[in-house]
Amino acid sequence: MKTVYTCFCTSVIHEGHLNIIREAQKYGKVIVGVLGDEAMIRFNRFPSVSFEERLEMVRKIEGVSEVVVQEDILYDRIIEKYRPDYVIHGDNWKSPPLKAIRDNVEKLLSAYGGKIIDVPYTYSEEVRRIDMREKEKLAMPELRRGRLKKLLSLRPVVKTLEVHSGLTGLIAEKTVVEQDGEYDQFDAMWISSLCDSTAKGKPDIELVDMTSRFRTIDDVMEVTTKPIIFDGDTGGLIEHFVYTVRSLERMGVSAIIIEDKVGLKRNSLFGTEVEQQQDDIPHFCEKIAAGKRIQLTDDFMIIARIESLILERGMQDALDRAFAYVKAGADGIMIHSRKKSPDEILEFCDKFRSVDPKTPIVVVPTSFNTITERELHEHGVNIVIYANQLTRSAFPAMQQTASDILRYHRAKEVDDRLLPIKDIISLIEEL
Ligand code: SPV
Ligand code: MG
Repeated sequence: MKTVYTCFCTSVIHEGHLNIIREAQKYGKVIVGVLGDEAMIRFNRFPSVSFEERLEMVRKIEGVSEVVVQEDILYDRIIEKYRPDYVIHGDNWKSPPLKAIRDNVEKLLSAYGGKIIDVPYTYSEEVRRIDMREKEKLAMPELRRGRLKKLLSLRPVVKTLEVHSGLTGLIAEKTVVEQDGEYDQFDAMWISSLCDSTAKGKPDIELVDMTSRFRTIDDVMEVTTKPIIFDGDTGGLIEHFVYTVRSLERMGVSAIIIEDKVGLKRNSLFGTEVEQQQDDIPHFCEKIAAGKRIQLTDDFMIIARIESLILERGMQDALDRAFAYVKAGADGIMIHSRKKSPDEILEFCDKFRSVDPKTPIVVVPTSFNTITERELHEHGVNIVIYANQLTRSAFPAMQQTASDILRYHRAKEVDDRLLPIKDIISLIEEL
């Protein structure tokens, strides 16, 4: 008997999947691969149920003879192992970004005479509704909040992009890149104090109040599902910080990062060019501990950010603080630097890791931007935050457009570099 293979990468079985199984049965014995969580989150949505539940769901489908685990997005290992006569898939994989997978399968099958079966993709109202519900579910606070911790165990590096609005949130949510059959997307979002303030035309000095910062979070949350790391600046007074933690946790934010500074906070990238005062260790530890005491779930993370390298207080001070903050309950350490070279960051990571192998390390490679995620991972980094690149790319583009319209007294000259009108009006999906 011939064998037909298909791979499911879904948290819900709908008529489209059943249709594939029905079609597959016409050709032979049906083997379904369930894509592992690690592979799934690289090019699809985060699963809304556990991997075991996804396996069980597929086992229950009538007509499925065997359920296997597919670990990788590309089918090489699966095809080598099962040598199916056919691989069946919805015809949506004929276009990017899935086309690379189809091309790879075609090549693998042709080596021994296997064939691809493309089934028309089921675009029905019901499928659309299920998809929408799935998205809404992932956006719920209870489901979103714990996802950062899950990502820390599933991803070598949690890639985090700055967002400050619904629109930038959509970019972080939807951008997927395919490169030689490898898929990638951002895992999480960073609500930067710098960019949130800049979007409002305000300086980054804790001037934009928490109510307004929460409004930004809400705008982002309304249109996204990915976890959020909030830039909590200094965290303010301990008496206020506990309220901030409570609110963020209730909203479904996954983590707050607070920096060990007091008084008028200025952006770290000013370094010692402006007056900035670092908090003392016992007081900052008290703040961390107060936040940890007030949180209600195990999901929420309080990450302590160390400004010793920024303020040129030396490596030992940074390390002493890191160990003290972890002892006070910090769920992670962010180490910051404004040097062009990543050397001091790497030295910190190596020294910290030699004592503490597991507390997550967060870095923001704005100045030391030549280092890759892989190299950072090799030194024990777990979260990389691209903290301001979206804002910095939009600003010069908008400024150029504004001056060109003034220069030419019309908009024709700028039109070529703009998003086409038909794209901007259909960019945002309606419910
Ligand atoms: C931010 O994005 O607001 C940060 C990171 O705090 S930095 O601007 O590098 O200080
Ligand atoms: Mg900030």
